[in-house]
Amino acid sequence: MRWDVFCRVIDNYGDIGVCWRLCRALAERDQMVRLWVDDASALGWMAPSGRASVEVHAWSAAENSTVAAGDVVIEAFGCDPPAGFVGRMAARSPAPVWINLEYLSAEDYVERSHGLASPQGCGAGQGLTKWFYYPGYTAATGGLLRSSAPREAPSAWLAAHGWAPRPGERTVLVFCYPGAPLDALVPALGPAPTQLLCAPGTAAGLVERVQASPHLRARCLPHLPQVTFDELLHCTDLNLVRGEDSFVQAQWAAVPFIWQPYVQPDGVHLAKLDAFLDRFVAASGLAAPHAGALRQLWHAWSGAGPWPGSWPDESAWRCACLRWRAGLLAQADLAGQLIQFAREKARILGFASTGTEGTKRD
Ligand code: TRH
Repeated sequence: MRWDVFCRVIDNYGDIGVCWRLCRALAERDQMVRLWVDDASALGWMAPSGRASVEVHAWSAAENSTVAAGDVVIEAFGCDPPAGFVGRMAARSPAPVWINLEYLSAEDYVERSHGLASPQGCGAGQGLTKWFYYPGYTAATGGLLRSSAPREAPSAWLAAHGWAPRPGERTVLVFCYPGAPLDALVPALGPAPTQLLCAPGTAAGLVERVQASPHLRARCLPHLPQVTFDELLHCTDLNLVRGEDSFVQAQWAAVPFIWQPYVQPDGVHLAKLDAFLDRFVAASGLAAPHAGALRQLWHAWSGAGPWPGSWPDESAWRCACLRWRAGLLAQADLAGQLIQFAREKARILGFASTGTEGTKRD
């Protein structure tokens, strides 16, 4: 099928990061993809070589009346494709499958909302149906986008990229938002020899903070291609990740991780944090004292509680991450499920436009 993926970059890298990962995953499954994005600048470092079968276009070019809509239109995070394009979607027969890819959450509403239809009663898309597609952690949701692990052993991979730890040193990746309590993190890590790999932005503030620490050193990373960033997550001993996409990829890496959710008004992000922790603790079988320590640390890293007196037990934490990933692997990944979802909806639309049972568009 031919897919049109629309992406508006609101802030940070998550909007384009999720869309680019989705485009790659669709292309890997022999789909043809056009990505329409209002600010493609981050793709310069995130996807320096591009990807066969993925065309990147300026958002404004979708207004051009010669551009026909493909079979499936993905609107990432309710970004509203241009009205001219939506008008051409409505004029197409059969109509494309129109899907709004929503934000990830572990909250219960996701299962209730996944797959709901929103018939368009007015505007350029009048007569079309938009379907809500929610990523998630259970069979009643749309699944998660997956990355793959590097082929080399972590130590060889780190050495090949110039980030080999010294003997006895652990490697910690830090990718965080402004306001993360870096001052508290330094002494918490400090007793163990550690190299901190700091993603661009706030985490770079660790470099001067570790100067007085005998066991810590910090190195600033450049913006890495997404594939390299994913591989790095598999090769560390601890990942501090944020937002949505790096958080998901840290779960696939199954290395202990701390998540800092994107801050939203009224503390909504803390409800997301707790919903995830509840699922993680239940599914990974983490014993109560370890779970309590982990919860306290994650809250503290998001500024929602005091810094804990003790660090979670790392071997129990690592086992929990492995068990959590094993549970996720039992679920089909998001791209595969999305293709299936689009095929089912296309069949319905094909019937509606031809009135012929058995009509199949894919
Ligand atoms: O950048 P983010 O904070 O994105 C956020 C969240 O998605 C949030 O939910 C959303 O509302 C907001 O954007 C608009 O964090 P996230 O989601 O982890 O996205 C980062 C992307 O950048 C991810 O695809 C990984 C990629 N990345 C690289 O490819 N190379 C790098 O060097 C780094 C640091 C990130």
